[in-house]
Amino acid sequence: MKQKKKMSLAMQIFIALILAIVVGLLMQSHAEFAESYIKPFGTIFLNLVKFIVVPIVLFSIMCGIISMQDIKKVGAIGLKTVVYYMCTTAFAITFGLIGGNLFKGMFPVVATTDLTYEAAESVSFMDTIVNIFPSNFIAPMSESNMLQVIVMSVLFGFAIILIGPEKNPRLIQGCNDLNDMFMKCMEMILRLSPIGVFCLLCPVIAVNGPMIIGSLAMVLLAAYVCYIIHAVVVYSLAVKTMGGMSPIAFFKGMLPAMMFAFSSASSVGTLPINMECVENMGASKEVTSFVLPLGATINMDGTAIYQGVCAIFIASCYGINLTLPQMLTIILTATLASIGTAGVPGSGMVMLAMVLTSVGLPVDGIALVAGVDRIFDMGRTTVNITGDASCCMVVTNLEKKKALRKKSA
Ligand code: DAS
Repeated sequence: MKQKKKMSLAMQIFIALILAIVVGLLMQSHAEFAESYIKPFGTIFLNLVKFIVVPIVLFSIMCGIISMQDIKKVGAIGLKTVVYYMCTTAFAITFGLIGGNLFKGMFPVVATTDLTYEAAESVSFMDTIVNIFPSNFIAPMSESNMLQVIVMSVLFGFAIILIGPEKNPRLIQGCNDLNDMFMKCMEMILRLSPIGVFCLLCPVIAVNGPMIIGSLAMVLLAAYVCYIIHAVVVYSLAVKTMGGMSPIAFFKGMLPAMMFAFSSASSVGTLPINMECVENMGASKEVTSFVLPLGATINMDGTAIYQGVCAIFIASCYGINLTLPQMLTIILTATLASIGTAGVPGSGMVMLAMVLTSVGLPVDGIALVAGVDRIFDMGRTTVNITGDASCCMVVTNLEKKKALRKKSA
């Protein structure tokens, strides 16, 4: 009997999106029904996303750091790679915040009753720095204090590395196994996305009307404009000045991998074709086999841009203007969060919950953008893998130059 082809999750999410818009518009005269009987199921989906954030951040950053312990083995390659990744991600999140603020005037503020929110009292930047460091082992996790959870995961990660290779295999295995378990949990939760998308977006449209669709189109436009400018400007400059190759040749060579990333929304899934593309452009196998897998784990420039743009959008929907200390906190959180964002569909939305929490923004604001997260994800994943590939070309060229200098010396 012909095996009935299972509809892909992406298709299910798109159908849920269209249904949410149609049903939401039809239910405008029964908005209370949508709020009372549909929205709770969306809240359950968001609660599950919030539930999984802490263990995902804790174990994926720990594993991300442990996976960098090979830096000692690959030496200069590892150092160049991590510095390149952290710098481009910090630039990406800054760019996302700038882009979000430039588009903010065009984000029609969604004045709905349930978007009222008590702004947390503002704290000085120094207080923010002090508050990053936990004074309690359990509180950061029970209170979802994400910056403190990140500090815990960084400390645990380096502690495992310092224990030494002979003793830490069991610890590393345990950490990876727990990380795999929580990743599986996240994947199970994200499989509920079609239901979550429908139950989150439908009430928002029923209450706010077609205006919110305009807002979503605008925030998607803002994100894609920032994706494109970041990729074209940053990666062209990088491959031109440090990679010794023409940007046109780079993007031409990257086309197959970029198209696969756009359709799959998965950096990990794109890894094989990304490796093939960069090796066809002359990247060395030694560099590729370290830089790309690490990048698929800890380098998420597109996700950082998405988080910056959405943080500004969600804040503006609640009528909140983010202060400079709050934006600096977002830059710190999103850069570190990129270490913990998994290269699978939807993981950036899970991390957005963490970024919003770090500056006291209501995580429920994710409901405003969850409906179109897949569209965000396709673009941000394409930027993520392109950033990984640009790093490959840069590190390959710098290693070649170093070898030539050694030979001529
Ligand atoms: N889809 C993720 C990736 O594969 C990125 C994200 O969800 O932010 O890179």
